[in-house]
Amino acid sequence: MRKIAIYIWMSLISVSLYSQEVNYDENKVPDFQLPELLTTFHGKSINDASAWESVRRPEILNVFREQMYGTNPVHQVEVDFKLVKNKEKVLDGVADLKEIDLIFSNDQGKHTARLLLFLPAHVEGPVPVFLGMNFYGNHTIHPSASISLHQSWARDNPLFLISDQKVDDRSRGVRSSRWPVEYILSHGYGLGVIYYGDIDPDYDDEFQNGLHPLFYKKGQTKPTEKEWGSIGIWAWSLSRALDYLETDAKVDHDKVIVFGHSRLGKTSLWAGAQDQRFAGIISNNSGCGGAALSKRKVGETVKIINNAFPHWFNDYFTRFNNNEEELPFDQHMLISLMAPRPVYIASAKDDEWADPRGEYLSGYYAAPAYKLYNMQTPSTIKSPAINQPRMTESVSYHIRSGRHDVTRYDWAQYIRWADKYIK
Ligand code: GTR
Repeated sequence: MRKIAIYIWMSLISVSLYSQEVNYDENKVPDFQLPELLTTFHGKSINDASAWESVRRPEILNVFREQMYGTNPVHQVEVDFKLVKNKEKVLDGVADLKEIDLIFSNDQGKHTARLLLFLPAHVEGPVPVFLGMNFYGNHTIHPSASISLHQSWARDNPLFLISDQKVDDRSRGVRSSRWPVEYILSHGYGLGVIYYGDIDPDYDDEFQNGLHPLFYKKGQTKPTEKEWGSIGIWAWSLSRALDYLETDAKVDHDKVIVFGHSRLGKTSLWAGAQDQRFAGIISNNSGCGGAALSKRKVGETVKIINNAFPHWFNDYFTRFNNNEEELPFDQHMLISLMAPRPVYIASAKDDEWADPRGEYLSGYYAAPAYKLYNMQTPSTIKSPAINQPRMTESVSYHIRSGRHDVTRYDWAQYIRWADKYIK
């Protein structure tokens, strides 16, 4: 009880600390200018998809790499896949379950992360798959005892009975409300998940644990100013999971949709931007550093996020603390990197910290890239009403009632959208 009280108290303190400098008032949004999507950094206009793909898209991707999420180091690692569990007809017969170890190795050492894959038992396949990361462990997405527990660091959470940074059986299924596994499978989709702490524990230790050290050159002890932080390496590992999915005959690997919530929504966007093999991209409540426009400075800002989570982005990104005007990019450009693939951005009404309006606008302002492919784009700058999803073949969006979370309502829209534009 005491632990829970302290936990709630600490969360309140952090909210009030941030709230001192936080704007939620639309009238106080500064005048800002978004960089033109279809004009290069050297002032050249981009008029067709081929110039977009050969000139503008690469330079946008590069600026996000160098100035925000970080560059992926050149030092190579080998990735091997090992099927460690393969069970048919689990979850009362509706699912086939696989666990696949992704084994990363090179002369610096070895590191393992586990992919959990559920496939619908009633479908012959190959099936489209949603792929995403989770916050506490694969075993938290469903109470099934067939899912292995991880040995990695986990954030203490008395509500989930996680203490001493270790998980045990008691946290099985504690996050099942965010992962309606049977519901997803019943619609003919598979679901793949990785625990993000298996890749890089989510706290600032200057990248001594997790996967980063494998990428260090001789004598290097942490990433350079421009190299990746945690979001960078989480996103990279989603691509490695996709490498595995490409080898699995039961998976329709041209139809893998990358999904993520909050910090892991920032991650799914960054994974989708870099890896065009992802057929669709979902950002659930990703907020600052995800779908929300930084220059609006509503809710969480660049300075707040860099101070609270110095390990998420590269060090270069701190130059824009309290200095969003100088950003040569904004998040509409991240969304534009998804084109011509469908992207779904979702907000929640009470999640003002993530700036729902800014999340809508980044999708809206990404439209010129999709228009180069003659695609239908959102027709109005007005955000849709609460619980009235607006879907198009390019950018789709909803704002749900309720708080920062992933709900059955969100999944119902993602499945409707995927049925329409991906399946
Ligand atoms: C918050 C953070 C957000 C969001 C969220 C989450 O503390 O300020 O950017 O990522 O965490 O991941 O739940």
